[in-house]
Amino acid sequence: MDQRSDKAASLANEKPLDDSLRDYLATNADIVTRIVKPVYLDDIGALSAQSDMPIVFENIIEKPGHLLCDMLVKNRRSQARSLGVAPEDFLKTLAFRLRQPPRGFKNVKTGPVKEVIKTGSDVDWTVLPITRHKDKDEAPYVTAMNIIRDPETGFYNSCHAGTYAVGPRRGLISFVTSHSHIIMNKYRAMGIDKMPIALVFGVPPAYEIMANYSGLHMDMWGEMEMVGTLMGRDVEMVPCETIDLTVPAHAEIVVEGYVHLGPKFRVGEVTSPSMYHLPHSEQVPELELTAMTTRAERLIYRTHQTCPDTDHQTLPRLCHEAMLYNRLTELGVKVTDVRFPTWGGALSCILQFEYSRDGFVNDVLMAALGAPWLNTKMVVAVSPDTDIDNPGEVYLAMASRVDPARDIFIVPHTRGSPFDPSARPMEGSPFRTVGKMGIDATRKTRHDPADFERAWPINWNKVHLKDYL
Ligand SMILES: [Mn+2]
Repeated sequence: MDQRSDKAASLANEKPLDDSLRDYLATNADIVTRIVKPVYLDDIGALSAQSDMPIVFENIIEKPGHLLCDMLVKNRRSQARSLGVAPEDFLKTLAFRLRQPPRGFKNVKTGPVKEVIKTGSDVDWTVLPITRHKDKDEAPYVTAMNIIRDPETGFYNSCHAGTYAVGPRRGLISFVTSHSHIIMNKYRAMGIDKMPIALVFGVPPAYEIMANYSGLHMDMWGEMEMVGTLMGRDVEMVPCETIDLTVPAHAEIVVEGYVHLGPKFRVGEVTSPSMYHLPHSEQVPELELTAMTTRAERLIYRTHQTCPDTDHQTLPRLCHEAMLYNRLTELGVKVTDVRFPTWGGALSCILQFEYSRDGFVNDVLMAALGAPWLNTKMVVAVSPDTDIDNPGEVYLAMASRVDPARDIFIVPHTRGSPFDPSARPMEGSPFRTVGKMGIDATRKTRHDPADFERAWPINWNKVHLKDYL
């Protein structure tokens, strides 16, 4: 690893990153698409999913006065803005900062998210522009970041638990992360039947990237305490109105409430990051809303359209990419990128690196195949000359640099993703089993480098067809 660029990455950003989503969108106006024409709520999913870059709808027919924002982190160019670095520096910067100690919070008494405070029967989150994500959604679907607290350690834990908004003060909330389930079980073991929770809408994307962290941390810190570390600035937190939690002071909207830990309710046709309706149904707890605090003017509602290829593939996997970057670097290869491509259905990972001698590639592939998460079923190693933003180039590397008899290995019977329709279901469990595959599509020492010189037309990339239309 380049020690000098690590040092640079560790320094605070020259210009402090914005503390609010609205300032972030203003600062990054050059990559934000603003839609001012009137749009129906049911068309927002289809429209936003056509955008690779951040998009803001300013004129929603059913919800006048409310803005809606999506696609903040779909590619490296937009992801890089979240840390205030160049796209080529994003992953190594995130990887470095995740190895730093938590910066913690700056607790403040109040903030912009307290401009309007509603409690009790005044609470009604159906006034927000909550969208249905697909035709099979039985109710509008909320994808906000949430904050819960471990009742034993006091540390916060965060994730994005998809929630059907089934009434003005009622939701059905689906936690998919193991930490959320461990914490709910701690409340149950203590005889407590409801868990305080805050749902946070409209924060700068670094908050959400960190909220999706998945690794060892619960005995040391909570995800929110690392947001300041990622951003190189203090993050301000304010106390909730009706529950004993603190929340980001500069958020657009905060919903407070309790998850009831008793009875569960059936919800149908979940949208998995593999882009299918998996699982077809699940039993989830009920969310009761006790307060809603917001900005006063032009609220920005943040959604994460869950299908087809959207932030839903990238956001939960950016910290995974950074942790794999660290793990592979530790193995001794020079990593140029790690990517869970949106077109891989969150089941496949591409590792791009240079290595100094034969034998490295299979060790690197095994390291990624043995990752803690269930999204490294098919791992492909490529060299830095393969453009991993282009699925066709990765396919060409697999087709032209792989001798299947010696460059592919398969491990049977490992942990499968509940979202993988090819994996074998397990009786009485949402989990599945499946095999894993490592593919070495790198340049090999046995290859003749001259054989991989690509043929291009004269003046390729210099003359453009659009100039002749
Ligand atoms: Mn966690």
